[in-house]
Amino acid sequence: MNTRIPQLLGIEYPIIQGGMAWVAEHHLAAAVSEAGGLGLIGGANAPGEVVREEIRKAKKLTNKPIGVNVMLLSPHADDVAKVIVEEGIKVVTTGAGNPEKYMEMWKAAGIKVIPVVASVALAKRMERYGADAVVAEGCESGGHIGEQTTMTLVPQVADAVSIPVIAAGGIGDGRGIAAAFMLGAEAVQIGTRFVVSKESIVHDNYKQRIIKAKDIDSAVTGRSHGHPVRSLRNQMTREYTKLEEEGKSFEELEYLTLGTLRNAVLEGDVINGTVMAGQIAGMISKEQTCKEMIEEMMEQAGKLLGR
Ligand code: TUI
Repeated sequence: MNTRIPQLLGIEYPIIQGGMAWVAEHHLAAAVSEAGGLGLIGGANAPGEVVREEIRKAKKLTNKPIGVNVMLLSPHADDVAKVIVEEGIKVVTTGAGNPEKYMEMWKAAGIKVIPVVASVALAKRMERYGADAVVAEGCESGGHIGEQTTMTLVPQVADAVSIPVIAAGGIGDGRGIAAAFMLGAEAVQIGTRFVVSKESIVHDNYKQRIIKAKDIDSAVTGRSHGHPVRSLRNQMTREYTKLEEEGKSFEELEYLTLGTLRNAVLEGDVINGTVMAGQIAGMISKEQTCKEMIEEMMEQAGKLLGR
């Protein structure tokens, strides 16, 4: 499992953590990095200065590399992009858009740039613009998603680009990692399983919803206005779907979800809050440390791949 990714990122195992909004803060990022993966601070909708503080706090907890995810729909994306350079971060992933306008600045600062893509077209474009790798994220993922499944997206992206491909969406154990490698990936990005890690600051109600989830318990809202988001079914997704069917505007629907992810993550409101999680939630059954998760997954994947 000695691919190009661990060397590129200066990490031990080919596992990177998803840049999950509100969830991917300094405790989780530091724990994943300490365990030999790449931990990330999720910029989400946070102002640049908040991200700067998170980076500094993570660096106090680990000397290993940590990355930052820039959520490109954020009104603060320009500021976060600069903070990353100023704080000497060496790996950036991006989500929910096209990071072209930042590539020159990041490359000049020696940062490894890894855009998350949901299509072959964007993967090829990112390679042309100097991306060091891409995360090919299938719609099994939690949060903002594309249309392709991981099974179909990863091999098509791997065929289309020469840079390493990191698979994401639906991966939560060593079988998923081995399968991703069979599809041509050289690493995986994992989100939902790390949400229930011991180091994750997510409210216990949120963790318990993931631990108790069944295979069919997630739903996708927001398709009608072009921003599909996967989360666990609850009062919130039912209300959202009803309003979507009534043809409510993007603005009215956004008003409904404003702050609801925060309420679920920090306050434990899993009824009216947004409980973003991937389809693999149904397989995730216990809280463990990030180290236990990573070692268990690597051992299982290694056996399956005969390495
Ligand atoms: O970004 C994510 N996942 C996220 S972001 C997020 S915060 C949010 N909340 C509500 C609404 C919108 C965002 C929660 N989860 N994953 C990476 C990802 N990127 N998935 C899909 C994409 C993507 C989709 C279309 C990337 C690029 C793209 O097209 C860009 C273009 O210009 O072609």
